[in-house]
Amino acid sequence: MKKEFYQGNRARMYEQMKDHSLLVLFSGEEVCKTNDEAYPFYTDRDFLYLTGLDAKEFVLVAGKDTAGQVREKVYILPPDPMKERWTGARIRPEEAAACSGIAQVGFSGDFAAEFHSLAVSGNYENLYLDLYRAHPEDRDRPAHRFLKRAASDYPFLRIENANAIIRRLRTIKQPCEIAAMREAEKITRDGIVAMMKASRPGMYEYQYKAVFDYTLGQYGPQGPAFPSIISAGKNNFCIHYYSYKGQAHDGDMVLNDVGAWYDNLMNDVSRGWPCNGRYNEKQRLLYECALKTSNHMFGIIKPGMPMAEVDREARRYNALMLQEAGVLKRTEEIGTYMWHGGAHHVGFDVHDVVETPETIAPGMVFCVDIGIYHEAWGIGFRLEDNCLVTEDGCENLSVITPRTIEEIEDTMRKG
Ligand SMILES: [Mn+2]
Repeated sequence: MKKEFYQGNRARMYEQMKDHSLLVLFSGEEVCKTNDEAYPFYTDRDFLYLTGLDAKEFVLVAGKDTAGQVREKVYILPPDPMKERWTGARIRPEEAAACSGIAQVGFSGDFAAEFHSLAVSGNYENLYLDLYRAHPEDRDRPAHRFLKRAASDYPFLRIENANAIIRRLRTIKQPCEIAAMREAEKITRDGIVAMMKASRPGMYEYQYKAVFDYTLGQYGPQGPAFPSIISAGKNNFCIHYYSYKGQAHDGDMVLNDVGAWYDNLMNDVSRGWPCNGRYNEKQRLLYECALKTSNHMFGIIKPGMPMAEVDREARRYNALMLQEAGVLKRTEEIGTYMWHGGAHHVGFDVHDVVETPETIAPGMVFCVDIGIYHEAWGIGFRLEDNCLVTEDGCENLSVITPRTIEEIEDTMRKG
């Protein structure tokens, strides 16, 4: 992503902030895994979206006096030859400036004193922080700890929610984001196709996963965008399954729910296919219901449609399909076979942190995810594609991954 993308995101962020406001955003910190080992560091996605800087313990500070008058500075970790000998070169000030388009770059040790000067300057009334928590029990992040200090040291600064603005920005994807998502779709397709081709009865879930990881590994060091869900047979009834210990037996379906990323943008694609390469009668019956429902959704999604309608209509239509197929007696009982919706947005996150929109608009990208789980038949799978909303309709970005029975069987036969 070019620096202009991040500059543009910040400009739109500053535009929506009140006059006489400060913004402080943290890239995050490592979290201890055990003893002296940390979990792989993962930069805060809002920080990344606004700066393009993928590194721990960075801080962005911006001061907006009035419209058009914004000063910004990013604080990065200083060079440290001894630490860099162990963990590699740190980003240098000129690199940080070139990547983010932020002209002023300082070192993290100066952040507290310089923030203090801004806070007590008398120019600022509000302090924007990103204090989002997905769950109330989530650990405090640097912004939460900074809030406590700011509240006691600078009680005259009113706290404002930066997250509300950033998630609004993230809701609509820009052309360069969509281009990156298309690249991610190709990588994901290659990973799924490789699993389909390698598939045979007796194969273990971890072997499918190894094929997927190997394929993605050819595109760079980043690997899958999120923990892959790859399961077989009855394990497909666990919606978020991560154990990979099971084995695909002849007649079982394999379910994958996976995604690659490219230039910070992700995708999220699910397919369900028979491990032996041929759908049996019941698998075919259920798969056709999901496919018809998905195709119906891609035929009707367009700007102006209420967002809530996506899951509602998918449920209604899938119930009709299952009823027509003789699987479901009463459409009200669709919950027996359809366990989840799936219209979540994708972007910088796989469950993208966006402002849940009332109405669908061009530039949104969200999943159309049709899952069918028939426990009595031992068949569970989902068909999940990424839907880009266009000016007058929508486009299935994941259509390049085999999705009809014919395409899947054909792909597996050529393996
Ligand atoms: Mn998914």
